[in-house]
Order: sequence, then C-alpha cells, then structure tokens
Amino acid sequence: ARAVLATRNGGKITELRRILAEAAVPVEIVGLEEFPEIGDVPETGLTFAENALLKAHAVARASGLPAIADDSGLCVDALNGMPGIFSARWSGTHGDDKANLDLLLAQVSDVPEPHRGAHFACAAALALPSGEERVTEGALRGVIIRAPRGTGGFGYDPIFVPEGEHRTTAELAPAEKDAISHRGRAFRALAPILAELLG
Ligand code: ITT
Repeated sequence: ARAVLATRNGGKITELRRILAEAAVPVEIVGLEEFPEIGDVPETGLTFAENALLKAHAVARASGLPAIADDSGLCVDALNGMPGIFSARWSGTHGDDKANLDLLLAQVSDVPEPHRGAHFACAAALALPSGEERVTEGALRGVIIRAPRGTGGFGYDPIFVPEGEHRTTAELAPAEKDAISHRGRAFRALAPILAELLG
C-alpha cells in the first residue's frame, strides 16, 4: 500500500523515512512534493496529537491516500512547557531553526543547571481517506545546554543533551538518535498499526 508523509520539514522527512524503513513497515512512502496542490495545513490544535491528526486528515482528504503526520516540539520546564507546539515558529519565522534556537538559549540564560530540564515530544498520526484515525506518542527527557554543539539532526538538537548522555542529539549518530528519540518512539509504536491497517 502507499501512504503520504504529511510534512514539509526536511529534518523530519529524513528521520521518518529512516525510522519507518528500520521498522520494516510494509508501506510505500510518498512525499508531499507529489501533491503540489496541497497547501499548508493550519495547526490550530492545542496539543501535539491534535495537530498531528489535523495534518494527517487534511492530507488524506486532499490526496485520497492514507496520510502519516508528525507534530513535535521541545517543552522546556523553566518556560512552563514552551515552546511546545510552537517550536517551529518560536522566533516568529516558521522553520528558522537557528533563530528559534538562539531565542530559546537567550530565554534560559539565567536558568541554573539543576532547572534546565526539558523534553522533546512527538505525536505520530495516521489518517485514512475514510476518516479512520490513529495516534501514538513518544518523548525524550534531557537538559538544555548553554552553547550549541554538533551538526546532526535539526531544530533544537544542538542544545539538547538526553538524560544519561553527554552528547547532544546533534552529536549522536543517526541510528543512536532514532533509538531513543521522541520520534523513534512514537513511530515505532505506530508501525504495527500501519502494518495492520495498510499492510
Ligand atoms: P510540518 O508541520 O510540515 O511537519 P513543522 O516544522 O512545522 O513541519 P512542527 O509544527 O511539528 O513541524 O514543529 C516541529 C519543530 O519542533 C521543529 O521545527 C523543531 O524546531 C522542533 N523539533 C521537533 N523534533 C525535533 C528534533 O528531533 N530535534 C530538534 N528539534 C525538533
């Protein structure tokens, strides 16, 4: 069966293709670039799960194919869980990873080490053209460091060190990040559902 990956975030696309291939999901993944007529989906939900489902349903409806979406972000304890669902546009410019990361670092510059906890969260959604839906979630706890390190991953990876690690998620090998990441966890939980409903 074929399914559309309902995201325009290049970092996510790379990771999702890798995670789904590793999980041996019996589904052919098609990119959104095959559907240029599908515009951006307004993310008006209040949670990662709501937004992932909104994106998946909009793309399933418009494409006529099952759609898989990811809504994710970084929740910082000292910022009461922000940027959270606003992570992609925290600086005001959607998708400007560098500006988002710099603003976040400035906002926690006065926060002492014991209070620099945070987690990445990911909701993985599947929607069928029939309206049927499933959603799974994953998280990764860690801390926000003071200066960026590493070139892997995307987004806030250079300033996030997972619990029990000394490297940032931008310093991990791709397979190491997938093994522990919010996205790896959410999509490995979705994999058997994809196999059951689409396989
Ligand atoms: P789509 O809606 O097209 O999928 P988007 O970038 O707008 O793309 P989100 O609203 O889910 O998607 O925002 C996700 C943001 O959260 C992303 O831009 C990063 O800033 C951050 N983020 C999510 N997962 C991350 C990860 O694994 N590492 C670093 N930052 C991450």
